[in-house]
Amino acid sequence: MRTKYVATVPLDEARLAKDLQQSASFRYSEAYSNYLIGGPWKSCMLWATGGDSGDGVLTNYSYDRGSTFTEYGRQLPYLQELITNTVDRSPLKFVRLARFSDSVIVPHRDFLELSDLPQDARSAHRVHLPLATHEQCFFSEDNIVYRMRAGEMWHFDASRIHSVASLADEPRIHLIFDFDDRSGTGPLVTIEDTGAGEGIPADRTVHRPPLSDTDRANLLDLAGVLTMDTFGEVFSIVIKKHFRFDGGEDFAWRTMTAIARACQDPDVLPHTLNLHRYYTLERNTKE
Ligand code: YCP
Ligand code: CO
Repeated sequence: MRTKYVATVPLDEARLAKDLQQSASFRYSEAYSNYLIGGPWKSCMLWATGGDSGDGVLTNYSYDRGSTFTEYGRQLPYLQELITNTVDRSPLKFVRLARFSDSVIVPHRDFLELSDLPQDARSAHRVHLPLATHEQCFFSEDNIVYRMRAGEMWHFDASRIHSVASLADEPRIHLIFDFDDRSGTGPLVTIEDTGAGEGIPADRTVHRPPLSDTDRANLLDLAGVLTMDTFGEVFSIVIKKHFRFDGGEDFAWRTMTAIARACQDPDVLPHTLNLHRYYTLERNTKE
């Protein structure tokens, strides 16, 4: 399902604050933090197969059991209510409370590592519900940069290349719902769909000026400082540029590969090509 704004849930800020305060004491998983450059990606399972809060790695759950609230989900009455009232729980596999700040997420696709699981059991559809966010928090899908506002439910096409940036030291907290692909079910989001048409609405997209030739040349000059030691810093500069300026399709990976090709450290280019493969093409969990 393509990325689409679906509807807005009026958030009860007082009850939300209470749950978020309660969730501050939970043990968060830092699984998938390798997708980030900056702070970690912290997630906590509120609803999962067998009610098992587990370690946050989607391939480590037993997919033959039904899903229910976890010990963490049960401690958050308002979020429980939001989950119960907004989505169809029968195909719902996982709900994570996910937070990060001051970080960028490398452009990637999700679910690639789930291909060994039976098709009707694995997560196939995702819905995002931002609970706390800010103006400097951006998503991108292909070459579209956009914002999700707090309280908005979005169908999120995690099979397309997406990237995220939270360019401020404020928390960005989302509920992330994963559904299986059982056919014949109704809509995943059960509240009325008020999204006008398909896709990302124009008033949520961020208009970026085109990247200038000077900026492009300056980025390529990073080849002079790019080594395996500075890989993360350089890639994060490239990704941040993508959120501020329009450098064209596949800008981040294309630019990082060009800088890697021009740099002096012979290990950087093969490393870049391997990461590109891992994040966007195929992922073998046994690696
Ligand atoms: C996301 N995908 O796109 C998640 C974050 C890595 C996997 C962590 O929000
Ligand atoms: Co993702």
